[in-house]
Order: sequence, then structure tokens, then C-alpha cells
Amino acid sequence: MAYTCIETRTDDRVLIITLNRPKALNALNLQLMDELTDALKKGDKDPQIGAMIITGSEKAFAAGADIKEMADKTYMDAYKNDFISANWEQAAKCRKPVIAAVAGYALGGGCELAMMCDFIIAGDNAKFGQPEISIGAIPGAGGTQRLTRFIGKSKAMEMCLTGRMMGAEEAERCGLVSRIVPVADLMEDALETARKIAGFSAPSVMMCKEAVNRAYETSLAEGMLFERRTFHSVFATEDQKEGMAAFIEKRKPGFKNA
Ligand code: CO8
Repeated sequence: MAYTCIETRTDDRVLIITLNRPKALNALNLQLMDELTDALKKGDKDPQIGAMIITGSEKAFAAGADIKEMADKTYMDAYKNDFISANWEQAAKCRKPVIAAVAGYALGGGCELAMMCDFIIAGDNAKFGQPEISIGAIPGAGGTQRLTRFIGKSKAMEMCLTGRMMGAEEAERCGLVSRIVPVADLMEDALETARKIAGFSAPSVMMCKEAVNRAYETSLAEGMLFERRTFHSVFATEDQKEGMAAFIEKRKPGFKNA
């Protein structure tokens, strides 16, 4: 698939996907979402890739779903084609870690896409929001659900009902983003983080991600059991033997599956 709305490149074992519709502030149209889904699926399958980054430009990660593309939709169009169908959720379905490196606007579907990733590193100029209410709509790809889990009901309700934007500092304070870095350093920082993760044992990384995600989907007791059983299974991997032997022998581990 030739890409016209995104750009991809690899750096070491990291796949970097850059949303690239600068004239529309990276508004997420169907073509862009199809390309993003394709790139994420390929990265997830490629044994040479250990982690992925989704980013945009310095001005906009993505200013939302493409309003011009959806303005004339009818209910029947939306319902029959299951608008924002499951393949728009690929970022949340990947087994390998996906980091959102967000500078500028992450609004509506842009904020939702960032929240589908495993964590968000924000440039200091990042602005997050769910402004759908101001165009007579509501969030449609997780804004009311994921945002509430990230930042709690009171703040999520206020954000969704007023459409106000939240800056990077507020986003860090309330747990929406993991870290803020100067926008000029955003990509280098995200890359360094992704390279670090991609250098660890690939099965451990995937198991760890699955276990953290369980915290969202189940009770504490079930989550603890899942974590413990998954922990038991690392003793079946060569990487566990190598990682622990390397610690004891005071050397760097050479993970087979890195
Ligand atoms: N859709 C289409 N075009 C857009 C969008 C968008 N979401 N956002 C910006 N653009 C276009 C503008 O129309 C403009 O194009 P043109 O030059 O042809 O007029 C160009 O990008 C530049 O935009 P502005 O001139 O408005 O730039 P400003 O710097 O003045 O303002 C803002 C920046 C504040 C970001 C402003 O553009 C804005 O408010 N954008 C819309 C934000 C919004 O409402 N987003 C929510 C959209 S609805 C949604 O996301 C539903 C989610 C569905 C799920 C998606 C699944 C992933």
C-alpha cells in the first residue's frame, strides 16, 4: 500500500509513523486511518521491529477526525458502514508497544488516537481536548471512555461537556501523559524511549504490556492472577535465563528475541 497521508521510517528497531496532512492539521480522514492501520499491522508483524511511535507535526498531532469528510454523513451511512469501525482501533490492538509523541493539537479523534497508544510523551506545546460538543457531536472513538479512565470522571466530564483544551502541564498533572519534554527534543526523547523498550526481550515486553492492560479490563484479583501466571511463564523463555545470568555475571544481556 502506497502511503499519501502518513510517512514511515525505521530507526534501529523502531518504526516511526508520522501523520502527514499538514494543510488539514493532520485531520484523520478515512484514507489516513486505513494507511495508519496498515502501517501498524505491518510493524506489529515485522520481527525487526520492537516498538512503534506515532507522531504528527510540531503544530498538530491531529486536530480530530476530518470534519469536512464527515459533515454530510447521514445516520444510515454512519450506522451501515459502522463509521469509526474497528480498524480505527488498530493502535490499541497492537501487541508491540506503541508510543504517541504528541506536539501541538491532539483534539477529538487526535486525542482519542493518542489515548489508544500505550503511553503519551508530550511536547511542552501539546494541547489535548475533546471539542466535538462544539460542533454538535460527541466523541466517537473512546473520548468519553478512555479519557475518563485516564483522568477521572470530573475532569473528563468537564473536558467533554465544554470542549476546552488542556495544556501539557495539566495533562501531566492528571495522568494523561507520562512525561513532558521541550518540543524540540520530543522525537529524540520518544526515539530513545522506544529504542530502550525495543532492546529488551520481545516476549517479556509483550507480556508486560498485556498485564498492564489487564488492569483496565478486569478486577484487581483477576488482574493479579493474570500477572502472576504470566510472570510464571517468563521462566519458560531463554531471555529470562540470559537476563538473570547476565545480571549475576555483571555483563549486558544478549536477548535472543530483542
Ligand atoms: N477536520 C478537517 N479540517 C480541519 C480540522 C478537522 N478536524 N481541523 C483543522 N482543519 C483544517 C481547517 O479547516 C483549515 O483548513 P483550510 O486552510 O482549508 O481552511 C486548516 O486545517 C487549518 O486550520 P485552522 O485555520 O482552523 O487553524 P487554526 O490554527 O486557526 O486553529 C484548531 C487550529 C483550533 C485546531 C482548529 O483548526 C480547530 O478547531 N479544528 C477542529 C478541531 C475539532 O473540532 N476536532 C474534533 C473533530 S470531530 C472528531 O474528532 C470526532 C472523533 C471521531 C473519531 C476519530 C477516530 C480516530
